[in-house]
Amino acid sequence: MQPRGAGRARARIGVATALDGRNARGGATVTTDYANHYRVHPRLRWELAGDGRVEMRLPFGSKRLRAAESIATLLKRAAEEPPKTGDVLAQCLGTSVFETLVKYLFLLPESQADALGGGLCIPAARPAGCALPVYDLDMLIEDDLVLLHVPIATTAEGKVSVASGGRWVRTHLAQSIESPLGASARQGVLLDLDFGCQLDTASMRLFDVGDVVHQPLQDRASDIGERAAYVCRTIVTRGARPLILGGDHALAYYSVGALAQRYPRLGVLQIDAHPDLYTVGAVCDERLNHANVMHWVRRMPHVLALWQVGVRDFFHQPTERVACVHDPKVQVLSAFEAETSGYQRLLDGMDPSLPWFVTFDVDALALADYPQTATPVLGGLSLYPLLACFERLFHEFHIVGMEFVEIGDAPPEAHGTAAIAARLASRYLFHLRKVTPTRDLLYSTIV
Ligand SMILES: [Mn+2]
Repeated sequence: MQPRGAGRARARIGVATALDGRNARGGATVTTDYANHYRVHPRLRWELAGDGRVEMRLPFGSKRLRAAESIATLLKRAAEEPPKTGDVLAQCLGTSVFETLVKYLFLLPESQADALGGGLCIPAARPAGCALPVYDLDMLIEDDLVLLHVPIATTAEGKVSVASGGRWVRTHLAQSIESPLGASARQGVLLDLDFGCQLDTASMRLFDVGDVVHQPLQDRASDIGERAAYVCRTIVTRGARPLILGGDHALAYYSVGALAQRYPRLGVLQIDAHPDLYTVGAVCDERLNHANVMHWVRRMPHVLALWQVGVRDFFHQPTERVACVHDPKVQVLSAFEAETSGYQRLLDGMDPSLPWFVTFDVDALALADYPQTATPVLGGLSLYPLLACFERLFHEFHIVGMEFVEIGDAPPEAHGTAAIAARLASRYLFHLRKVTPTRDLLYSTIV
């Protein structure tokens, strides 16, 4: 045992500069809670690096940290002892070392150790915008848009899987954003002909943190959800805006939940063919799934309003062992009303003083059918009125993030649900940045 007092103080001073590694800035993690208990990652490995130092790494990811042997000794000892609070660990390791070890998941919060121990994200082979390693989220600034794909599925696959259809939204976005000259092209603008404006690609600030880790044989849906929530919480703490691609709609439980700390008063705008408030009076009601997720969301204390837009389902509702209640938080604009009377009642009814998160189930769309989504419903929202509604949402409301869910895994049609999700996301990107009108100008070869 290390003696109390002077010895420990010396260790703290020593370690302040004992840990290096690229991007190891210390104090960078925003989700460190000193009251939490932490455990050493069970698969943390050490190698001697010379100069009395060791190199530490995890089996996934590329992060390697070098530290004084004294740090490794402390960690090895901690690994054999019961988890300790952040306060205690910070005291013996030093605050900056402790925070860096938490940031790179070398130390895991005890309550999420199973989920986070599997890693967080895998970089996308073809990112939309600029690839951003998940451990570098601390470089984000206000209003950056951050894409994250979350392959979560809470129900056994039916006719169509929607576990990872969100990656097609990324594909559509990447295709629109990439220069036809390839990655070497330096200058360019994004032109939006529908709205007669352009955005300088140098000021775009769209980042892609990749795909949330999914280990098919080990993971429960909640593991994937908790990883997504952890990343999402880190993004919003920086004031950046998450653009989350599902996965099924159970994702909303984790994404909306992750906003609680940053947005203690939040509105949720759900675009969906289904209310996702299914209750049958049986035990299955007690388990979160994509068809009942909005019961969990409406009960979250930080969610003050839930607007459901595009609902149109027609089904048998059992009434035994269930209550029929009114929730003043929940308001509805059906697909029929949106298509025949427009979106004005929604825009008048949404509280402009609240920050709003958009959770968009693509089965709301008129063209959503197999295999573009798993539970299509006759009718639905058509593109241009919806696009016009989103123009007003982006302009008149504080939209703090968006997600698109229930997109079919199969290769999409050119103008399917993923294309529409990408189009709406592109408008979010334009609204977050300074755009200029193109007027009557066009680009022509220099002669
Ligand atoms: Mn839904």
